[in-house]
Amino acid sequence: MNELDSVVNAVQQTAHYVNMHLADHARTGAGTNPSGEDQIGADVWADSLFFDKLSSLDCVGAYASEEREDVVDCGDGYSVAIDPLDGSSNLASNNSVGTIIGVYDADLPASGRELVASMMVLYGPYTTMAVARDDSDTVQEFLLRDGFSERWGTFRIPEEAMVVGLAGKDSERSEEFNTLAKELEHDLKLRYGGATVADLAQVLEYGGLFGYPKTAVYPEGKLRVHFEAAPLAYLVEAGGGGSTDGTQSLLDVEPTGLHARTPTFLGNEELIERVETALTE
Ligand code: FDP
Repeated sequence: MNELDSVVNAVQQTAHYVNMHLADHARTGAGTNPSGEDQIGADVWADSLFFDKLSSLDCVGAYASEEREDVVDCGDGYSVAIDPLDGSSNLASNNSVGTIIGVYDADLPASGRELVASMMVLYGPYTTMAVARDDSDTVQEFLLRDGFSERWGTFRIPEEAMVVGLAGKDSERSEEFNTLAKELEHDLKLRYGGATVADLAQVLEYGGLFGYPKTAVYPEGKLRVHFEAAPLAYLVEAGGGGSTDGTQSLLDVEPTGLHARTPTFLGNEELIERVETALTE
């Protein structure tokens, strides 16, 4: 087993456990995260599970989480950045949530160009995990069931786009963005649930665009570079899709701090180009 295998393995094992016990933590409150958002018990619980597992690996030198103010030093090795329970506000209504992990070969802050692997777990009607790695040409998907990880397939984004999921209220988005959103929603089926991993999974399966733009409430966008935008861009680009913050690949965004945010668009190349054209005109 090489070093990346050991990270993948640790995430698989922890995700199994999270999947089985999520309900116990779905409706409990907690504090606020470093970005000032309400945490629920499951956010803090999942963070501590992933921390215990990942920080004990020899190849992990730093652990950073959306739920923690600072990077935790664990020795020498990769910096792991994680959103332990992405979309956790969907738990109370029993909708899908996920986990996102980026493995950076650099100290944080770092851009997505320093990523050597990224993983996305989807806790849906069944639990799957997609893995993109520098040492592999394919994005491998696993089915996590009964304590075992079964190869489930590889993915490439379909050429034809069918779905679109864009966050934010019309009243809080820019005029140029609303014009584009209207055009896209005229041609494509709406798919927006409010959990990035679950919404992105629709795009990866059916082709299309997921986006969280700048809004009046989130002038820099809502999603965080290290924990969400860059790892997901790494995965989507490895699967033949594209990403942008409006002007450049999300992998080129230089985060100004550990919890820096960015407008986030992921999906088919052609739609990514349309976003860039619409937002720079
Ligand atoms: P959540 O706050 O439930 O954790 O970044 C977190 C996130 O969910 C994303 O998973 C999701 O796409 C987005 O926020 C949802 O935000 P809105 O409720 O504003 O749509």
